[in-house]
Amino acid sequence: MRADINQAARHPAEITAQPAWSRVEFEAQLRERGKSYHIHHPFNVMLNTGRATREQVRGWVANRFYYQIAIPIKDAAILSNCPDGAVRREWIQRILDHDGFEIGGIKDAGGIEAWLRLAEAVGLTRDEVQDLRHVVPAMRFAVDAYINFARRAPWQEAVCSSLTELFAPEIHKQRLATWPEHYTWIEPEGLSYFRNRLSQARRDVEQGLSVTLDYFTTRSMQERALEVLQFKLDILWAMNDAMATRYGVNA
Ligand code: AHQ
Repeated sequence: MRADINQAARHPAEITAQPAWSRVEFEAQLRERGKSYHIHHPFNVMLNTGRATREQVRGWVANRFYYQIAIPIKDAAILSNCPDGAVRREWIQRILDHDGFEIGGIKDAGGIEAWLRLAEAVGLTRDEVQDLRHVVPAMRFAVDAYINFARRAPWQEAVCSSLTELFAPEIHKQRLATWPEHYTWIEPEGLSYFRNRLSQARRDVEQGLSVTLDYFTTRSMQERALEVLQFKLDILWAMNDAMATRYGVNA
């Protein structure tokens, strides 16, 4: 048993005595956890099968904004814990992806700005999203747990927790494929956030998986990696629970 995710569980001898999984098997074990990804949560299924009301879509966009603005804070926490300049040089791209940048004449407004455009596209004002008035307490607690984990955990464990993005391209593709036909009232350009994440998530996962496969090299450490990934999967699931409780899930 462990009191909290920052205390690694002690694994029974029959586990610790086992040889480590190969990289291929370890990756397969990580990917197998996709069965508890939030794409399967009833609230998300309702959203992506066109059964959400305008209030439920707006509630989702306004609440998920709190997760989006947490991502660069979480990634900065990882950077602050990581002594490896080569890793930081790659990882810092995630902050630029979200906060935007203007470097050498190249400008990108960033993902948080794109999320605010999604908010306007679903009929919310920027103010009511940015002042977080719609964010329900359990959403805050789940997202804050992610940031605080990244601040306190070894940076490699925080990297591993980002691997829920192994499953993210599918959920972004699902939204891009279904929202335009189900929610004709949403301005299509508002969906550009999901389009951008398709390539960004794939690039993120390449680095995240490489760090994870390199660092977790004993069977006990690999079991820890699965615990950390499950912790983050549970955060995404709890976020949907919070929204389902507040906005309901239409059958
Ligand atoms: O928009 C998302 C995003 O920028 C990230 C970063 C990454 C991380 O560092 O944990 N995870 C993530 C995710 C984003 N969108 C979620 C969605 O359902 O739209 C999926 C989520 C993830 O799979 O962790």
